[in-house]
Amino acid sequence: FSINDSVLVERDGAVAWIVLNRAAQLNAINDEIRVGVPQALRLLDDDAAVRVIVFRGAGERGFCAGADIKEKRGPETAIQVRQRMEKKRWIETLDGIAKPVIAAIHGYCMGGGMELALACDIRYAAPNAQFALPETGLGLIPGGGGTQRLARVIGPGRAMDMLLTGERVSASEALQTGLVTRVADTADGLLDEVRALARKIASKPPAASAAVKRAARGALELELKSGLDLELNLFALLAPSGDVKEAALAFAEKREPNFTGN
Ligand code: CO8
Repeated sequence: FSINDSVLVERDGAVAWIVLNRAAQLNAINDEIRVGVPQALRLLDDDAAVRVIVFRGAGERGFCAGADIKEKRGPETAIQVRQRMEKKRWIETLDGIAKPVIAAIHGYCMGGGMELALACDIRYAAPNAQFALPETGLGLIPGGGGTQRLARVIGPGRAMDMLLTGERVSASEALQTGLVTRVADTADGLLDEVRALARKIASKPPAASAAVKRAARGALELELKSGLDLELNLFALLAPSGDVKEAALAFAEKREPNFTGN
């Protein structure tokens, strides 16, 4: 179904895909995307039948070429820009999503598109993927978390290099630096490979996936002692659950577990 013309949702069992749907503009980010993506995310996070969410870009040429540079806006003061962007903060919606989110990235992944991918939990690239943050070339800086998240993912030195040069990084370089964790064998095979990964994650007890995501994200935000407390609390909350009992029973009975999410 469609959230609006620029954002589609596709359901595939326990996996839900959010599609950036502006192929003719290389899925450049417009207001429909800024509004539609948070709507889709919240909808899917609230739907118990969905266990993993995947982003992809429509068309052959790319995931997303960044903010729509051709979007018309009247002159704005700094305060007006700040207020407009503060209201949306659409990429930050991902920080409040409990379910694992994967970005399936082919072709161009630039600017705001790369910032969207950086806010996802796993980045899976096609061999033809190209990453860049070209904002300084437009006289700007990333405004969707790029200056903060990139350093957390690939380290401050490499992040500063990408931010200052705006140079494009290939899929194999992205794999080396940890910007992505997997590269598909072929561009055509990307979606099948991502689907298999998403299904594997979806087959696990959903409460455990949500808890491990929360704890691991905590590693980037909390001092060690608080992070260890968070981990312990989440562990203790999961331990009495039905899925933990089922996992142990299935192991003893030498069969596949049947997780219910309880
Ligand atoms: N915004 C709007 N339209 C775009 C964008 C974009 N970001 N990227 C591509 N398109 C459109 C093209 O205009 C073209 O449309 P048309 O056919 O109507 O002319 C169509 O998509 C195909 O693109 P190209 O013909 O350019 O394809 P190429 O293969 O020649 O080039 C590139 C592909 C290299 C990706 C090229 O399109 C490009 O450089 N795009 C812009 C990338 C970019 O700089 N993005 C912005 C990043 S910065 C950001 O996201 C935050 C700051 C935004 C500030 C915006 C306000 C000024």
